[in-house]
Amino acid sequence: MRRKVVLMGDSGVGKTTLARRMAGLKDLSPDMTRGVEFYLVEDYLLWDLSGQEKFFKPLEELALKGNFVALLVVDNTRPSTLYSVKEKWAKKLPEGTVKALVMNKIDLARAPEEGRAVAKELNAQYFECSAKTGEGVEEIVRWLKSSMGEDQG
Ligand SMILES: Nc1nc2c(ncn2[C@@H]2O[C@H](COP(=O)(O)OP(=O)(O)OP(=O)(O)O)[C@@H](O)[C@H]2O)c(=O)[nH]1
Ligand SMILES: [Mg+2]
Repeated sequence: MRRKVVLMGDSGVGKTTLARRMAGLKDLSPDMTRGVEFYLVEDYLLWDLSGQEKFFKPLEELALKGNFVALLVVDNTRPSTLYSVKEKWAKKLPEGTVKALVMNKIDLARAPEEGRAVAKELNAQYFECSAKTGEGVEEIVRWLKSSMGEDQG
C-alpha cells in the first residue's frame, strides 16, 4: 500500500519544486498550484497542496484524512512563512501527526535559528534544504522512510 505525505505551507515557499525534486523529475519549474498535485516518491504519494486559502480550503478535509506524514515548508527568506507554519498550518494537523519543518531555499540565505526553535515547539523534525539545487533533499526522503512506521498505523 502506498503511503501518504502532505506538503503544506504558504504560496511560493517551494512545495511543488520540492515535490518534483523528491520525485526525481528533471523539470522543476512549477506553476502556482491550483488545488492539489500528486507526486510519487518511492512508495509514497505526495499531496502537494496549494498554499492559497481559496484553493486549499475546499480540499482541506479530504487532504487531511487518514494517516499521513506532514511536511511543513518554509521559505527561508520570508520570516512570515515560518510564522504561518506555526500559527496556521501546524494547527490544522490532527493531534499526533508525524511532521517535519522544512526550511527551503537555503541557496538564497543562511537559515535563521528560529526555524529550529519552532520545529522543537511543534515537536517536528527539522530540515534545511534547497529544492532548487537539491541540497538536503535526500535527508528528507530518508527521514520519510524511517518515520512511516511511527504513525498510528
Ligand atoms: N532559489 C530558490 N528558489 C526556489 C526554491 N524552491 C522553489 N523556488 C522558487 O520559488 C517559486 C515558488 O515555488 P513553488 O514550488 O511553485 O511554490 P509552492 O509552495 O508550490 O507555491 P503554491 O503552489 O502557490 O502554494 C518558484 O519560482 C521556484 O522556482 C529553492 O530552493 N531555491
Ligand atoms: Mg505549488
